[in-house]
Amino acid sequence: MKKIVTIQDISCIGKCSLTVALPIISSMGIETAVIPTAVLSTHTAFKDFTYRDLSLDIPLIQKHWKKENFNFNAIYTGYLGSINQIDMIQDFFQEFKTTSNFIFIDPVMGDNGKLYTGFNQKFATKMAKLCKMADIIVPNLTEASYMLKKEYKEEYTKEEIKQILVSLSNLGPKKVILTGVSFNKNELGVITYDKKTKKFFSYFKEKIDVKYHGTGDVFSSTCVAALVNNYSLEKSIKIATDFVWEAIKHTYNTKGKDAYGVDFEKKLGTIINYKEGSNI
Ligand code: PXL
Repeated sequence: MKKIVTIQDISCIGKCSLTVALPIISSMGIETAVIPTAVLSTHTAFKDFTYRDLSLDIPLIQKHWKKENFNFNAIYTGYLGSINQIDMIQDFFQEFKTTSNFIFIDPVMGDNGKLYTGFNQKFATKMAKLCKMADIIVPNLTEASYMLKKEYKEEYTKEEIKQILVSLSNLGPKKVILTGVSFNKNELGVITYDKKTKKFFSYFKEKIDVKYHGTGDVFSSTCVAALVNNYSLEKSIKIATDFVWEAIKHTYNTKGKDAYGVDFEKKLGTIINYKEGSNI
């Protein structure tokens, strides 16, 4: 059975990080191993959230897993809580990267031009260094701006976006997936760049005028699972974008703008079809 290890926090309530990665990856027929980086009472958009750092467990789990000879089809990292944790993950990558698996980094740090509570430029610069070890990275435009130390803007030309993708690939990863790209007010989507073939690919959907937390995590979890199930990068982007879009639309129709995450659970039935074997 295929197995992904995902390394990110548990926000006990918030519909992000591990509470979305687990059900999504599992529903696509893949075993989900986890390394929780921290336990928070909620995600950081709530006030007064608790935070328990689990950094010290990471090298212990790693050592035990090495002894047991576990291996993974993909290593997927999301929200990491500190620079120290990034160092630990670098070490984990060195031990568990093989010639047949891939490293997938979602450099979770911010959105809408701002870093989430607790992050700063120093963390972003360190995250950019971690991306050197990745096969695939999945930043949004805010995270890309901080990692490249480029000013975040509300609007970009196609040429500017292409330049950002190329600059991100120069950080080291073979493929870059840039999320939250928009060239007009009616569409929002994703553009990818493959360093080897120098090809760009874009996929856009009708923009729904609302922002929810955790949509990036829903996207990354679906995308990494589709890739592990041998779908192409282009098909995986479509599967993940369509799923996030369906989840946002459903949430907006039932709850309006006031939700702390997306009700992706109601749409899980659509990605269950993308198990290994029925690939296009
Ligand atoms: O969805 C990204 C995310 C993950 N984990 C925590 C967060 C956020 C976004 O705010 O706060 C703890």
